Amino acid sequence: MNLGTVLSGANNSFSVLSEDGSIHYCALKGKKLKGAEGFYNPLAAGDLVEWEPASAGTGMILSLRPRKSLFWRYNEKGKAVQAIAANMDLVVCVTSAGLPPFRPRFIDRVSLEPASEGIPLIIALNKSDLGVDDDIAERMDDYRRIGFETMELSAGTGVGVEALRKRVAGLTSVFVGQSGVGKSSILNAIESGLGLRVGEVCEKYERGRHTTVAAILSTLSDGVTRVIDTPGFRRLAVRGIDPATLGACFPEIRAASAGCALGSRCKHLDEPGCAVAAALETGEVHEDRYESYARILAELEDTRGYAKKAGRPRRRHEDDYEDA
Ligand SMILES: Nc1nc2c(ncn2[C@@H]2O[C@H](COP(=O)(O)OP(=O)(O)OP(=O)(O)O)[C@@H](O)[C@H]2O)c(=O)[nH]1
Ligand SMILES: [Mg+2]
Ligand SMILES: [Zn+2]
Repeated sequence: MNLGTVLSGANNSFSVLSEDGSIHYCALKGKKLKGAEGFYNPLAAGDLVEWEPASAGTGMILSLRPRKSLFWRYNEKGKAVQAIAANMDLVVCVTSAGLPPFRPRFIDRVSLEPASEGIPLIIALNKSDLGVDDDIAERMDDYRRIGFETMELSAGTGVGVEALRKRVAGLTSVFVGQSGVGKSSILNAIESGLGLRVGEVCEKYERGRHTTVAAILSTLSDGVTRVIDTPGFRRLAVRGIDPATLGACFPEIRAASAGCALGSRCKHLDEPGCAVAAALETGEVHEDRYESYARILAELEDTRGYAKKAGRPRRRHEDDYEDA
């Protein structure tokens, strides 16, 4: 029996890197993959699988090894959890200083998954060559103040690239973020040989063109560092968090909530003696972060049935949750 790492794949064709360094194109053996039940898609980049060789260069995937960590998205069309990247040590949330515009609400949503998986998150501000305005600088300062690791980068000029290369060395990192922020460009800057496809941003709508279409794991030339490039997405639905524990996923809200008169029953909306409301006044909780919290809370409460009736959340209209 062979062990291998899924590099990329879709439908029923996956490229699998085996322990001897060879790559095989593999299909699933049987209709359902053991270990991947209940997901929209059976395998993510970074998954560890057991496989057996078939004819030259091909193979069959037998089962999925338990995932150490997972970055997933709720697939709104398929109404199920879509696995994007697995077994990573670090999540890099890429944002941009312009084109497309800086989107802190999006960062807030991304930050929830690494927090619940116990994995570090880096907030990387790319395209700093376009100029970092005061509003963006203020928000990045606030992320640092509340304990996030941040980096300022430019894949274009190379600023910050060496620092990022050092930070990801020896680890498996997944790069996520909206389309067009420069995820693939950053990875190409870290190592030119990766040759990942890069696409223009549509100037009129200030949106990326979804150039990367599937997550792909690459190994850097040191032989141990692994990076996973992922397709950009416009919005990230939040599911699978108990609304009562959402506040704990925002470090500064968690800190402030220790003083709420209602204790753990306080939702920090308009309850009497809410210490989060007081912290909003002093700036200890940033009003934009609070706004993210309130919107995500509404979304979780509205789709509460999701956890019980797997894959069938009750929804209002999608645009009610637009966070971009
Ligand atoms: N000015 C500037 N442009 C950049 C920088 N990094 C990337 N770009 C440009 O931004 C555009 C989008 O870059 P991509 O690397 O394709 O973005 P992506 O995040 O991988 O996008 P998707 O694959 O669609 O999710 C390209 O035209 C890049 O040349 C940067 O640091 N500065
Ligand atoms: Mg890309
Ligand atoms: Zn409260």
